[in-house]
Amino acid sequence: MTPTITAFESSPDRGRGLARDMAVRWALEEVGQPYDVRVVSFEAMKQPAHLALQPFGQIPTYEDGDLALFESGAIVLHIAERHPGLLPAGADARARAIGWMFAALVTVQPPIVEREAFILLEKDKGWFEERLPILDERVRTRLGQLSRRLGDGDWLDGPFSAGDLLMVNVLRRPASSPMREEFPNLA
Ligand code: GTB
Repeated sequence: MTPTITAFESSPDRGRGLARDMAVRWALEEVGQPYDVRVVSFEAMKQPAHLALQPFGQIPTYEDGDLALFESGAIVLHIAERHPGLLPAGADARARAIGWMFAALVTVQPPIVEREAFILLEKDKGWFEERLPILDERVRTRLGQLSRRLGDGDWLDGPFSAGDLLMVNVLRRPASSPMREEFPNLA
């Protein structure tokens, strides 16, 4: 059966692939699994039909037969577990790769998203100029730690894995770009 994922009908990034369906698309492309894309409007995302798939009214979702999934990380993990190419064969290396998936989503991504939301929503506030360097520094700290761990390696822990896929997706967010350029191995 061909899985179906959801994506923005009209993406605010005008097709730059910055929304979280990109990680799911990449995982499916990487393993050679054909898929369909159902685009949804912002209005439709908040309607019962979509909320039954994604309780927070967001994209992406993933449907395959009786299985419906939300959360891009969970979807990528599901794809990685069902197809070769995104997780190592050995149990320990596989566990470490999954650890990197979590690191991307819950350790590296939050300060980047916080900076992004701050710039988007609070640019005209009196505290903007004072607070921005604090948020810059939080992103810089995380990227510095990540850069030191990556070192001269191409990928985070041996061969390319779903951990790298999610980390690259997080690093592609424009809110990390000024700091990312300070770390050539990440850039
Ligand atoms: N934790 C969830 C996951 O990983 O699946 C988060 C999903 C999520 O944030 N979805 C966003 C969404 O549906 C799209 S990706 N938002 C609509 C809403 O909440 O009403 C975030 C995103 C949106 C737009 C851009 N952009 O235009 O550059 C980038 C990223």
